[in-house]
Amino acid sequence: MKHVLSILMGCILLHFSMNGQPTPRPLPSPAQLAWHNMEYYLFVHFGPNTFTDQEWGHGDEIPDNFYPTQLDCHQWAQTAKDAGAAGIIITAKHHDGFCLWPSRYSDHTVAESSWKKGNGDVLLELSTACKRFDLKFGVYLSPWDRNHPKYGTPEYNDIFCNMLTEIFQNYGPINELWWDGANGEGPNGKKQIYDWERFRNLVAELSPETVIFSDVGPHVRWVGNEEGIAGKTNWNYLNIKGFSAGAQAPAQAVLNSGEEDGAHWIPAECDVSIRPGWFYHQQQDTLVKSGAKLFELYLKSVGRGANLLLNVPPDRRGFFAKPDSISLMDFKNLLDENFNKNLLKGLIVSSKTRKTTVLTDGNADNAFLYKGKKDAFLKISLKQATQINTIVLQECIRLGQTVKKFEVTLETGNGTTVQTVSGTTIGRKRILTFPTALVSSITIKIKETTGNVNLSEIGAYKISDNLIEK
Ligand code: FUL
Repeated sequence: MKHVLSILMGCILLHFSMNGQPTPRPLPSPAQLAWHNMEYYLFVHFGPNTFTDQEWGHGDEIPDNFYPTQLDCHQWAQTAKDAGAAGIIITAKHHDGFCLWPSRYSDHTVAESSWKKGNGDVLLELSTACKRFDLKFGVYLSPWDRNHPKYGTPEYNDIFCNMLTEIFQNYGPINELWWDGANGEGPNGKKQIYDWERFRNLVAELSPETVIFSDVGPHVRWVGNEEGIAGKTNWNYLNIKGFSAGAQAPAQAVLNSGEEDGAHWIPAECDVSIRPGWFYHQQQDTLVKSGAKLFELYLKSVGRGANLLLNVPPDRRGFFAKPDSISLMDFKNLLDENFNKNLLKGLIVSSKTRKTTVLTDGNADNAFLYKGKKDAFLKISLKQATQINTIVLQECIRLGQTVKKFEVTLETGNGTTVQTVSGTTIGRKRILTFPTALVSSITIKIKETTGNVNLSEIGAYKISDNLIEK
């Protein structure tokens, strides 16, 4: 009897604790918040593959293959800046193992090539150029290494740590570190047992502000595809217990949408190339994505609360090729032209009980606590009937992410509904496009949430009709 009673008590306590004290949800760190605000930045795949026309080098390429005739990292940085990108992440070492810096822990590096008589250092040139142009600098360091003689042995973990130390000590600050999950070794190839925990701890020690990307974070996750597309439902939360990068990663669909009940704040980053390949291939000069296509990817990544990592591979001279630069500038112009004017800027947002301009003040850091049933809806009246086809909603993510379902109604002057658009998650930014409508007022209803809703901004735009998401 005593036993039964104590079980009952336990259940009651558990019940109370579950109802009374919801499990605290994870929040983004200051470094992650700064990362979210970068929105879009460039990826640079450059290395022996650029010269051998390959995507995955085998690791037996002779170092002399790497011979950029006019390497100009300033041109990359200038272009990135002009294109509105917030930084550049470079493949310091791709799967072929070739190091773009003179590493003391490999004999497959720029120092073994005749480029600049073995005195070249791409990481030094790029990190310097990024500083000069006030761009964040990031490093991709492939764990998989098809060249290193120690790969497949515990010593390789030491090598990898030594390389990390070299990079952080010589080329920092490093804003983002990219760990690719790809590992193509077949059954007869060497298998490495990576000491991820040791790698993570080392980076935390060397550079606590760096955000680490991998399939499972710990700070930024892969979005589950290489098309640059985040899920329409996109939670910044993910469960990673029992998972790791590569083959042991969560399913791609899970990475694509995150998890409502995820135990960690691990937002998605959408990596995609401006060309079909990650590395430069001359025959792809005619296949560069247009500015309009990049704008569409922006809507499908940043517009779904993720970040966009856009790869622009330099050519054999060591330049961004002309078609790529043209598309980047077109993209930037489209962003500027179409998002330069929030048609709701400064307007009053009214709920059943309150009025505010916090949601239209252009400051995404100000939170407006939406009080559920008490507010019931948010209404914004425009000064005159205005054509719009885009709504932008933002949650104040420093306080978490809770919106599960929302609805936006577009109305005429006499209150008739012209169109209703709905969505699931909002997160840092949710951009919704729809056929152009003449609108006098807009009503927003938050229909389902997982907790307190803190909104930060509401915007409306009229973008070119041909840019509306298909
Ligand atoms: C993949 C790699 O295998 C590709 O070569 C490329 O680096 C891409 C960004 O990640 O996993």
